[in-house]
Amino acid sequence: MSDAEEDDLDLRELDDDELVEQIQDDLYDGLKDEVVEGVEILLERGWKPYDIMTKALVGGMDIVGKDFGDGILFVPEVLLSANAMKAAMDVLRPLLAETGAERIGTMVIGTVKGDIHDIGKNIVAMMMEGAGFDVINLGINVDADQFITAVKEHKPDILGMSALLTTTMPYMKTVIEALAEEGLRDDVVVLVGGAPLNADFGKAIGADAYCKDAAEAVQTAKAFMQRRHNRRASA
Ligand code: B12
Repeated sequence: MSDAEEDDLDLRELDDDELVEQIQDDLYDGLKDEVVEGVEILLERGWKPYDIMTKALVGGMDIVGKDFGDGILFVPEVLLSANAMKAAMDVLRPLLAETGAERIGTMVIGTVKGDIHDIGKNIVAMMMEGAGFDVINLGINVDADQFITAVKEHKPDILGMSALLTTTMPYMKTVIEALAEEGLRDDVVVLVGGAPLNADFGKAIGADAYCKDAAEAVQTAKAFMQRRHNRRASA
C-alpha cells in the first residue's frame, strides 16, 4: 500500500478481524494515535477491555518481541511500540480497574532491580485492581530495600515481582531472602512473573507461585486469599 493510501485508511471500515490485525500492524510501527483509535473503535463495538488487551495489544507485542529477538527490530523501534502500547493501556486502565469488585486484599508489585520492562507488570497491576485488590505499584528497577520498605508500610497480602531479563530474574531470590531476614516472609504471598521465568524457577527461588500471565495472577492471588480466609475462619 502506498503512503497516500495508508493515510486514507479508515479504521471504521474494517471488520473486527481486520481491525485487530491493523492495530497489531500499527503497534509494530509505533503509531500511537492509530493504536488508540483502533482500541476505541473496538470498545464502541462492544469488545471487552480484557479481550482488546490480550488479542490486539499483547498479541501485537508478541510479534514485536519475536522480531526484536530475531534482530529485525531494534531498541528505538521497540520503544515506539511500547509507547503506543502504553497509550492504549491508558484507555483501558480505568475500564479494567474499576469493575466495582469487592475489595479483597492488597498487593505490592514492582519490576526488579536492573530491569526496566514494565508493560506486563502494569497489566498484572490493572487486572489485580479490577479483581478487587488495592495495588501499590513500585515501578521499575526496584531493589530489595524498596520492596521491604513497602511491605512494612503497606502490609500487603501479595508481593508481586516481575523480571523480563535472564540477568535480572535471579534478583527475585535476593528479595525473597531479604524478606526472610526481616522476618516478613510468612506475612506475604510472593508471586513472580515475566517471560523468561517458569514454575521450576519460581519454586527454586522460594516464591509461592509463578504465573504465566495476568489472568493466572488474578486466579492464583484469589485462591491464596481464599486459603488465608479459610485458615483464619478455622483458627
Ligand atoms: C518491550 C520490550 C522492551 C522495551 C521495554 C519498554 C517497557 N516500558 O516495558 C525496551 C525497548 C525499553 C526494552 C529494553 C531492553 N530489552 Co526488551 N523486550 C521488550 C519485549 C519486545 C516485549 C516485552 C513486553 O512488554 N511483552 C508484553 C507483556 C504483556 O508480556 P510480559 O512482559 O511477558 O508480561 C506478561 C507475563 O509475563 C506476566 N507477568 C509479567 N510480569 C509479571 C509479574 C507478576 C507478579 C506476575 C504474577 C506475572 C507477570 O503477565 C504479563 C501480562 O500477561 C521483549 C520480548 C519478549 N518476548 O518478552 C523484549 C526482551 C524482554 N528484551 C530483551 C532485551 C535483551 C532488552 C535489552 C537488554 C536490550 C538492549 N540491548 O538494550 C534492554 C534491557 C533494558 C533493561 N535494563 O531492562 C530480551 C531479553 C533476553 C533475555 N533472555 O534476557 C527480550 C526477550 C527480547 C529478545 N527476544 O531478545 N525491551
